[in-house]
Amino acid sequence: MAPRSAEPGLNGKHTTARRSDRFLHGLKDVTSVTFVSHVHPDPDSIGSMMGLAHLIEVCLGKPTRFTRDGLISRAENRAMVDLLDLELVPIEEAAAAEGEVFVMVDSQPNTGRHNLTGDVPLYAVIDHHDTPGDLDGVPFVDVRRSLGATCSLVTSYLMEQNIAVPPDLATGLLYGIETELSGYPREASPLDDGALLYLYPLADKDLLARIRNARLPQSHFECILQALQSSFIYDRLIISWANDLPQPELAAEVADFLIRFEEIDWAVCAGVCEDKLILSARAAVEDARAGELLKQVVGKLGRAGGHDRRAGGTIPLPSTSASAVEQMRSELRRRLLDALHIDECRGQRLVSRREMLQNLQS
Ligand SMILES: [Mn+2]
Repeated sequence: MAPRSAEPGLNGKHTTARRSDRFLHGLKDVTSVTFVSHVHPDPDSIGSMMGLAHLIEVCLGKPTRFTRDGLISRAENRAMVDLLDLELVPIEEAAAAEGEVFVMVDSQPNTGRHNLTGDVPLYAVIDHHDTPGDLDGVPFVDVRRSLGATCSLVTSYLMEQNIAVPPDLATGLLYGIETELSGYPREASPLDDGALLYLYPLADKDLLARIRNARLPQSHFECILQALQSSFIYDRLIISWANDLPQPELAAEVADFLIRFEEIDWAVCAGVCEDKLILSARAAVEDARAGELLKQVVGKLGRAGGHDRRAGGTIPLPSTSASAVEQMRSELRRRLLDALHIDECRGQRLVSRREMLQNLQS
Protein backbone atom coordinates (compact mmCIF):
# COMPACT_ATOMS: atom_id res chain seq x y z
CA MET A 1 0.00 0.00 0.00
CA ALA A 2 1.32 3.46 -0.90
CA PRO A 3 1.85 5.72 2.09
CA ARG A 4 -0.85 8.30 2.54
CA SER A 5 0.03 11.85 3.29
CA ALA A 6 -3.16 13.56 4.42
CA GLU A 7 -6.14 13.10 6.70
CA PRO A 8 -5.93 9.34 7.23
CA GLY A 9 -8.16 7.73 9.73
CA LEU A 10 -10.23 10.79 10.48
CA ASN A 11 -12.96 10.29 7.93
CA GLY A 12 -14.86 7.57 9.72
CA LYS A 13 -13.65 4.82 7.36
CA HIS A 14 -12.55 2.65 10.27
CA THR A 15 -15.25 0.94 12.21
CA THR A 16 -13.21 0.64 15.40
CA ALA A 17 -11.26 3.75 16.27
CA ARG A 18 -7.60 2.93 16.64
CA ARG A 19 -5.56 4.70 19.30
CA SER A 20 -3.80 6.83 16.71
CA ASP A 21 -7.19 7.86 15.29
CA ARG A 22 -8.39 8.91 18.72
CA PHE A 23 -5.11 10.73 19.39
CA LEU A 24 -5.39 12.70 16.14
CA HIS A 25 -9.12 13.30 16.44
CA GLY A 26 -8.71 15.14 19.74
CA LEU A 27 -6.21 17.50 18.12
CA LYS A 28 -8.30 18.58 15.15
CA ASP A 29 -9.27 21.95 16.64
CA VAL A 30 -5.96 22.96 18.26
CA THR A 31 -3.63 25.53 16.73
CA SER A 32 -0.32 23.87 17.59
CA VAL A 33 1.22 21.12 19.70
CA THR A 34 4.19 21.34 22.07
CA PHE A 35 5.93 18.18 23.24
CA VAL A 36 7.33 17.78 26.73
CA SER A 37 9.22 14.95 28.38
CA HIS A 38 11.26 14.20 31.50
CA VAL A 39 14.40 15.93 32.76
CA HIS A 40 17.52 15.34 30.69
CA PRO A 41 15.57 13.99 27.70
CA ASP A 42 16.87 10.65 26.51
CA PRO A 43 16.71 9.08 23.04
CA ASP A 44 13.34 7.47 23.79
CA SER A 45 11.75 10.80 24.67
CA ILE A 46 13.42 12.65 21.78
CA GLY A 47 12.47 9.96 19.25
CA SER A 48 8.89 9.92 20.57
CA MET A 49 8.57 13.68 20.14
CA MET A 50 9.93 13.36 16.57
CA GLY A 51 7.51 10.58 15.66
CA LEU A 52 4.37 12.22 17.04
CA ALA A 53 5.33 15.59 15.52
CA HIS A 54 5.62 13.91 12.12
CA LEU A 55 2.27 12.19 12.62
CA ILE A 56 0.56 15.48 13.50
CA GLU A 57 2.26 17.47 10.75
CA VAL A 58 1.42 14.92 8.04
CA CYS A 59 -2.11 14.06 9.16
CA LEU A 60 -3.31 17.41 10.47
CA GLY A 61 -0.89 19.97 9.02
CA LYS A 62 -0.40 21.61 12.42
CA PRO A 63 2.85 23.14 13.68
CA THR A 64 4.69 21.40 16.53
CA ARG A 65 7.66 22.15 18.73
CA PHE A 66 9.95 20.14 21.00
CA THR A 67 11.11 21.14 24.45
CA ARG A 68 13.89 20.05 26.74
CA ASP A 69 13.76 20.03 30.52
CA GLY A 70 17.31 20.67 31.69
CA LEU A 71 20.35 19.90 29.62
CA ILE A 72 20.99 17.08 27.23
CA SER A 73 24.42 16.03 28.33
CA ARG A 74 25.13 12.42 27.44
CA ALA A 75 27.44 12.42 24.40
CA GLU A 76 25.24 10.04 22.35
CA ASN A 77 22.11 12.09 23.07
CA ARG A 78 23.81 15.32 22.08
CA ALA A 79 25.02 13.66 18.90
CA MET A 80 21.44 12.54 18.20
CA VAL A 81 20.13 16.10 18.55
CA ASP A 82 22.97 17.59 16.48
CA LEU A 83 23.03 15.01 13.70
CA LEU A 84 19.24 14.92 13.35
CA ASP A 85 19.25 18.73 13.44
CA LEU A 86 16.59 19.03 16.15
CA GLU A 87 15.57 22.21 17.87
CA LEU A 88 14.51 21.91 21.50
CA VAL A 89 13.09 24.92 23.33
CA PRO A 90 14.01 25.08 27.06
CA ILE A 91 10.82 24.17 28.95
CA GLU A 92 10.88 27.39 30.98
CA GLU A 93 10.58 29.38 27.74
CA ALA A 94 7.73 27.30 26.31
CA ALA A 95 4.62 29.15 27.50
CA ALA A 96 1.44 27.88 25.81
CA ALA A 97 -0.06 30.12 23.14
CA GLU A 98 -3.82 30.49 22.60
CA GLY A 99 -5.26 27.24 21.26
CA GLU A 100 -2.03 25.33 21.80
CA VAL A 101 -1.90 22.01 23.69
CA PHE A 102 0.92 20.02 25.28
CA VAL A 103 1.65 16.34 24.81
CA MET A 104 3.84 14.55 27.36
CA VAL A 105 5.93 11.62 26.16
CA ASP A 106 8.00 9.03 28.04
CA SER A 107 6.92 10.42 31.41
CA GLN A 108 3.82 11.16 33.49
CA PRO A 109 2.73 14.32 35.33
CA ASN A 110 3.81 14.83 38.94
CA THR A 111 6.36 12.04 39.08
CA GLY A 112 9.05 14.53 40.08
CA ARG A 113 10.80 14.03 36.79
CA HIS A 114 10.09 17.44 35.30
CA ASN A 115 9.95 21.13 35.97
CA LEU A 116 6.71 21.56 34.06
CA THR A 117 4.19 23.64 35.97
CA GLY A 118 0.71 22.26 36.52
CA ASP A 119 -1.10 24.95 34.56
CA VAL A 120 -0.30 23.88 30.98
CA PRO A 121 -3.11 22.54 28.76
CA LEU A 122 -2.01 18.90 28.79
CA TYR A 123 -3.90 17.01 26.08
CA ALA A 124 -2.09 13.68 26.15
CA VAL A 125 0.29 11.44 28.08
CA ILE A 126 2.04 8.70 26.10
CA ASP A 127 4.41 6.61 28.18
CA HIS A 128 5.68 3.21 29.27
CA HIS A 129 7.03 3.80 32.81
CA ASP A 130 5.94 1.75 35.83
CA THR A 131 6.00 4.84 38.06
CA PRO A 132 2.43 6.11 38.10
CA GLY A 133 1.70 9.78 37.56
CA ASP A 134 -1.29 12.03 38.04
CA LEU A 135 -3.41 11.40 34.94
CA ASP A 136 -6.68 12.91 36.19
CA GLY A 137 -8.35 15.09 33.59
CA VAL A 138 -5.90 14.28 30.79
CA PRO A 139 -8.12 13.73 27.71
CA PHE A 140 -5.88 11.18 25.96
CA VAL A 141 -3.80 8.63 27.88
CA ASP A 142 -1.84 5.75 26.38
CA VAL A 143 0.42 4.25 29.05
CA ARG A 144 1.64 0.73 28.34
CA ARG A 145 3.92 -0.56 31.07
CA SER A 146 4.71 -3.75 29.21
CA LEU A 147 6.51 -1.87 26.45
CA GLY A 148 10.27 -1.46 26.33
CA ALA A 149 10.12 1.97 24.72
CA THR A 150 7.70 4.83 24.14
CA CYS A 151 9.20 5.08 20.63
CA SER A 152 7.73 1.62 19.87
CA LEU A 153 4.27 2.86 20.76
CA VAL A 154 4.78 5.96 18.60
CA THR A 155 6.03 3.79 15.72
CA SER A 156 2.84 1.74 16.00
CA TYR A 157 0.82 4.95 15.48
CA LEU A 158 2.82 5.74 12.33
CA MET A 159 2.29 2.16 11.11
CA GLU A 160 -1.46 2.34 11.84
CA GLN A 161 -1.75 5.55 9.84
CA ASN A 162 0.45 4.13 7.09
CA ILE A 163 2.63 7.22 6.98
CA ALA A 164 5.98 7.28 5.19
CA VAL A 165 8.83 7.44 7.72
CA PRO A 166 11.80 9.53 6.47
CA PRO A 167 15.34 8.25 7.21
CA ASP A 168 16.10 10.78 9.97
CA LEU A 169 12.89 9.94 11.81
CA ALA A 170 13.43 6.18 11.43
CA THR A 171 16.96 6.67 12.80
CA GLY A 172 15.68 8.62 15.82
CA LEU A 173 12.94 6.12 16.62
CA LEU A 174 15.22 3.13 16.14
CA TYR A 175 17.89 4.62 18.40
CA GLY A 176 15.25 5.48 21.00
CA ILE A 177 14.04 1.86 21.10
CA GLU A 178 17.53 0.37 20.96
CA THR A 179 18.72 2.34 24.00
CA GLU A 180 15.72 1.18 26.05
CA LEU A 181 16.16 -2.48 25.14
CA SER A 182 19.79 -2.80 26.13
CA GLY A 183 20.73 -5.14 28.93
CA TYR A 184 19.69 -8.65 29.83
CA PRO A 185 17.06 -9.82 30.67
CA ARG A 186 15.58 -7.57 27.97
CA GLU A 187 12.67 -5.36 28.86
CA ALA A 188 10.94 -5.76 25.52
CA SER A 189 7.63 -6.85 24.05
CA PRO A 190 6.72 -8.18 20.58
CA LEU A 191 5.56 -4.64 19.72
CA ASP A 192 9.10 -3.34 20.39
CA ASP A 193 10.65 -5.97 18.16
CA GLY A 194 8.03 -5.34 15.46
CA ALA A 195 8.86 -1.63 15.51
CA LEU A 196 12.60 -2.35 15.24
CA LEU A 197 12.01 -4.62 12.27
CA TYR A 198 9.87 -1.99 10.57
CA LEU A 199 12.31 0.87 11.18
CA TYR A 200 15.62 -0.84 10.38
CA PRO A 201 15.35 -0.77 6.55
CA LEU A 202 14.22 2.87 6.73
CA ALA A 203 16.95 4.15 9.07
CA ASP A 204 20.21 5.79 8.02
CA LYS A 205 22.71 3.23 9.34
CA ASP A 206 25.73 5.54 9.04
CA LEU A 207 23.99 8.21 11.04
CA LEU A 208 22.99 5.59 13.60
CA ALA A 209 26.62 4.46 13.92
CA ARG A 210 27.76 8.07 14.44
CA ILE A 211 25.23 8.51 17.25
CA ARG A 212 26.06 5.19 18.91
CA ASN A 213 29.78 5.95 18.81
CA ALA A 214 29.70 9.60 19.80
CA ARG A 215 33.11 10.86 20.93
CA LEU A 216 33.65 11.14 24.67
CA PRO A 217 35.37 13.83 26.75
CA GLN A 218 38.32 13.05 29.07
CA SER A 219 36.08 13.61 32.12
CA HIS A 220 34.11 10.51 31.10
CA PHE A 221 37.13 8.23 31.60
CA GLU A 222 38.20 9.96 34.81
CA CYS A 223 34.74 9.43 36.23
CA ILE A 224 34.61 5.75 35.20
CA LEU A 225 38.00 5.12 36.82
CA GLN A 226 37.00 6.82 40.06
CA ALA A 227 33.65 4.99 40.11
CA LEU A 228 35.41 1.62 39.67
CA GLN A 229 37.83 2.49 42.47
CA SER A 230 34.95 3.17 44.82
CA SER A 231 32.77 0.18 44.01
CA PHE A 232 31.86 -2.10 46.92
CA ILE A 233 30.26 -5.51 46.84
CA TYR A 234 27.66 -6.55 49.41
CA ASP A 235 26.47 -10.07 48.66
CA ARG A 236 24.62 -9.81 45.30
CA LEU A 237 24.73 -6.01 45.25
CA ILE A 238 27.44 -3.68 44.01
CA ILE A 239 27.37 0.01 44.91
CA SER A 240 29.56 2.51 43.15
CA TRP A 241 30.09 5.97 44.62
CA ALA A 242 31.01 8.58 42.04
CA ASN A 243 32.35 11.71 43.68
CA ASP A 244 31.79 14.06 40.81
CA LEU A 245 29.60 13.30 37.87
CA PRO A 246 30.56 15.54 34.93
CA GLN A 247 26.98 14.99 33.72
CA PRO A 248 24.06 13.29 35.53
CA GLU A 249 23.55 10.47 33.04
CA LEU A 250 26.99 9.04 33.77
CA ALA A 251 25.48 7.35 36.83
CA ALA A 252 23.39 5.21 34.46
CA GLU A 253 26.41 4.47 32.29
CA VAL A 254 28.35 3.23 35.35
CA ALA A 255 25.41 1.07 36.48
CA ASP A 256 25.05 -0.37 32.96
CA PHE A 257 28.76 -1.22 33.00
CA LEU A 258 28.72 -2.86 36.44
CA ILE A 259 25.56 -4.92 36.04
CA ARG A 260 27.49 -7.29 33.77
CA PHE A 261 29.70 -8.36 36.70
CA GLU A 262 28.99 -12.09 37.10
CA GLU A 263 29.04 -12.09 40.91
CA ILE A 264 26.11 -9.71 41.39
CA ASP A 265 22.41 -9.26 40.49
CA TRP A 266 22.06 -5.59 41.40
CA ALA A 267 24.18 -2.57 40.51
CA VAL A 268 23.65 0.88 41.94
CA CYS A 269 25.64 3.99 41.13
CA ALA A 270 25.26 7.12 43.21
CA GLY A 271 27.11 10.23 42.19
CA VAL A 272 27.21 13.89 43.05
CA CYS A 273 26.18 16.30 40.33
CA GLU A 274 25.88 19.95 41.32
CA ASP A 275 23.81 19.94 44.54
CA LYS A 276 22.15 16.57 43.96
CA LEU A 277 22.90 12.93 44.46
CA ILE A 278 22.00 11.12 41.23
CA LEU A 279 21.07 7.46 41.55
CA SER A 280 20.88 4.74 38.96
CA ALA A 281 19.99 1.09 39.57
CA ARG A 282 20.09 -1.98 37.36
CA ALA A 283 18.95 -5.54 38.03
CA ALA A 284 20.00 -8.68 36.21
CA VAL A 285 17.02 -10.73 37.38
CA GLU A 286 13.42 -10.80 36.22
CA ASP A 287 10.62 -9.31 38.31
CA ALA A 288 13.14 -7.16 40.12
CA ARG A 289 10.70 -4.22 40.38
CA ALA A 290 13.69 -1.90 40.42
CA GLY A 291 11.59 1.24 40.02
CA GLU A 292 9.51 0.47 43.09
CA LEU A 293 12.52 -0.69 45.09
CA LEU A 294 14.45 2.51 44.43
CA LYS A 295 11.36 4.59 45.17
CA GLN A 296 11.04 2.83 48.51
CA VAL A 297 14.76 3.23 49.27
CA VAL A 298 14.78 6.94 48.44
CA GLY A 299 11.49 7.58 50.21
CA LYS A 300 11.07 11.18 51.30
CA LEU A 301 14.74 12.01 50.70
CA GLY A 302 14.03 12.64 47.02
CA ARG A 303 12.38 11.13 43.97
CA ALA A 304 12.85 7.81 42.19
CA GLY A 305 11.12 5.48 39.78
CA GLY A 306 11.54 3.55 36.58
CA HIS A 307 11.04 0.10 35.17
CA ASP A 308 11.39 -3.52 36.26
CA ARG A 309 15.15 -3.76 35.79
CA ARG A 310 16.21 -0.13 35.44
CA ALA A 311 15.53 2.76 37.73
CA GLY A 312 16.79 6.21 38.54
CA GLY A 313 16.40 8.83 41.21
CA THR A 314 17.55 12.16 42.58
CA ILE A 315 18.18 13.32 46.13
CA PRO A 316 18.75 17.03 46.81
CA LEU A 317 21.80 17.39 49.07
CA PRO A 318 21.54 19.85 51.96
CA SER A 319 25.26 20.40 51.53
CA THR A 320 27.94 19.00 49.22
CA SER A 321 30.56 18.92 51.98
CA ALA A 322 32.36 15.57 52.25
CA SER A 323 30.69 14.82 55.57
CA ALA A 324 27.16 15.60 54.32
CA VAL A 325 27.68 13.42 51.24
CA GLU A 326 29.11 10.61 53.38
CA GLN A 327 26.14 10.83 55.72
CA MET A 328 23.71 10.49 52.81
CA ARG A 329 25.75 7.60 51.41
CA SER A 330 25.64 5.61 54.62
CA GLU A 331 21.90 6.18 54.94
CA LEU A 332 21.37 5.01 51.36
CA ARG A 333 23.66 2.01 51.85
CA ARG A 334 21.70 1.00 54.93
CA ARG A 335 18.37 1.37 53.14
CA LEU A 336 19.55 -0.52 50.04
CA LEU A 337 20.84 -3.46 52.08
CA ASP A 338 17.59 -3.49 54.02
CA ALA A 339 15.41 -3.40 50.87
CA LEU A 340 17.38 -6.24 49.28
CA HIS A 341 17.42 -8.27 52.53
CA ILE A 342 21.19 -8.28 52.72
CA ASP A 343 22.69 -8.47 56.21
CA GLU A 344 24.69 -5.43 57.28
CA CYS A 345 28.23 -6.28 56.29
CA ARG A 346 31.46 -4.64 55.38
CA GLY A 347 31.61 -4.03 51.65
CA GLN A 348 34.32 -5.77 49.68
CA ARG A 349 36.11 -3.61 47.14
CA LEU A 350 35.68 -4.52 43.47
CA VAL A 351 39.31 -3.53 42.96
CA SER A 352 41.49 -3.96 46.01
CA ARG A 353 43.51 -1.06 47.42
CA ARG A 354 46.68 -3.07 46.87
CA GLU A 355 45.86 -3.49 43.16
CA MET A 356 45.14 0.22 42.80
CA LEU A 357 48.43 1.21 44.44
CA GLN A 358 50.41 -1.33 42.43
CA ASN A 359 48.88 0.00 39.22
CA LEU A 360 49.95 3.51 40.14
CA GLN A 361 53.53 2.40 40.62
CA SER A 362 53.91 0.61 37.33
MN1 LIG B 1 11.45 5.47 27.80
